[in-house]
This record gives sequence, C-alpha cells and structure tokens, in this order.
Amino acid sequence: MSQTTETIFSKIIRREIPADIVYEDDLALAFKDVHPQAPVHILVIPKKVIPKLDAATDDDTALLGHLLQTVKKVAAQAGLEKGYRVVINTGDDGGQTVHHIHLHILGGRQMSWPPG
Ligand code: DGP
Repeated sequence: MSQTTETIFSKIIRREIPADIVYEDDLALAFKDVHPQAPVHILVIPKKVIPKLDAATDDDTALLGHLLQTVKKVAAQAGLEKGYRVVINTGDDGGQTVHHIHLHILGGRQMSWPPG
C-alpha cells in the first residue's frame, strides 16, 4: 500500500464525514472511536497518511513522538488520571482494520492483560 492511500480517516481529517473530534493541531487529530471498547476510547492519528507503524520512516520520528505527546494531552483532557492503555494495532496479526496509523487511548475502566 502506498504512503498516499487514503482511508476513512482522511475524510474525517477533511471533515467530509462526521466524527466527535476532541483535539486537533497542525500535525494530529483525535476523535472518539465509533465502536468504543471502554468508557473512554479515543483515536489519535497523524494528518499525514502513514498506513501502519511499519511504514513509518526515519523522517517520521518526530511525528511519532508528537503523537505520543498528543496521547498524553488528550488523556489528561479526558480525565484519565488513574491511567489508561495506548494501543497501536499493526498489520493483519495485530488486528489493524484501518490502514492509517492510529493510537487507541482506552480508559475509564480497569484493563486486563493479556489482551485478546
Ligand atoms: P484498528 O482495528 O486498530 O484498525 O482500529 C480501527 C478503529 O477505527 C476501530 O476501533 C473503529 C474505528 N473506526 C473505524 N471507522 C471509523 C469511523 O468512521 N469513525 C470513527 N470515529 N471511528 C472509526
């Protein structure tokens, strides 16, 4: 898949389809997951199309760091002071279904381990 292949997340970035957006800056967007798996379930995505973690290049290093810093901000904004889980599903075995890298923030309940 090429670096420029678009998914439904590009349409959310361009406001072509609705989403419950909770944070935005020049590089990133955060919005509520349409199929929440926890009381708080937010996705943090880069505006740049990177299909999956394995497709990130050395040029994306700062952007990947920015996404983690964004997770911190969004989690604090969502009131997750007791903790939360951050997940990046990657590839078929990772359970990735949308091919635009995204960080799941899951919180508001006790998480179990191992995940399914
Ligand atoms: P993953 O399995 O890691 O690729 O997760 C993709 C997530 O994206 C999944 O939890 C559901 C969510 N999702 C898919 N389509 C939409 C959409 O159109 N809007 C929103 N808000 N979330 C979506």
